[in-house]
Amino acid sequence: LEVVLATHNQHKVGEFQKILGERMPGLTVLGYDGPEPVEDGTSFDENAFIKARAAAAHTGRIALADDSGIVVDVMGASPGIFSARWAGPEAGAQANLELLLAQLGDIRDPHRTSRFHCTIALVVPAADGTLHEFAAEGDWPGRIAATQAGVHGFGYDPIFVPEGFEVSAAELAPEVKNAHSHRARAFAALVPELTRIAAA
Ligand code: ITT
Repeated sequence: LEVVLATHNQHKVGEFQKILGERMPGLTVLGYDGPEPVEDGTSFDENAFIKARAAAAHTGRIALADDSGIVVDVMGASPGIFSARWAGPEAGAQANLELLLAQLGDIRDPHRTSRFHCTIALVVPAADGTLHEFAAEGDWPGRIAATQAGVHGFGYDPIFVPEGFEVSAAELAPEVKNAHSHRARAFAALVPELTRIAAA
């Protein structure tokens, strides 16, 4: 089965390749460099489908898109769908995580609980022009550290300490992150559907 992965984030591509390779060796993931739609949805789910539908329409192929982010409990649903641009559209990952640390200030445990969320949207175009759509979700609970640590991963990994660990996600070996992460959990929820499509 061949699917287009509708992301321009190379870190996501790398993690997907590792996660998929282990869990669904029969799946080939194709890159996508087509037009990027405006992500103006109000939820992870809406934004994931905006990206997957655009890639399916552009390529005519089965498309997957990942919309993900970090949610801090004392901040309600934030940064949430705004995670990639929390400190501004061009600010970048380091500025984003520094702003989040500053916003939490000296709030202490147990009030620094957080989670990563990932929604993967799957869009399958049919010959008659209709679309088959499916969404899979995964969460990775943890807390926000007081300072950043680690060099692996991307985004907020240096300040996220996953439940069950005493180190940040950026201090975990990539295979450990990819065995536990929100992205791995969402993908696990997607495998039965992809398997069904591959067999059809
Ligand atoms: P695409 O839309 O092209 O896929 P993007 O990076 O803009 O790329 P999102 O809108 O889904 O994608 O934003 C995801 C952001 O959430 C990402 O840039 C990080 O800041 C954060 N994030 C998501 N997964 C993460 C992970 O595994 N580790 C650290 N940060 C993560």
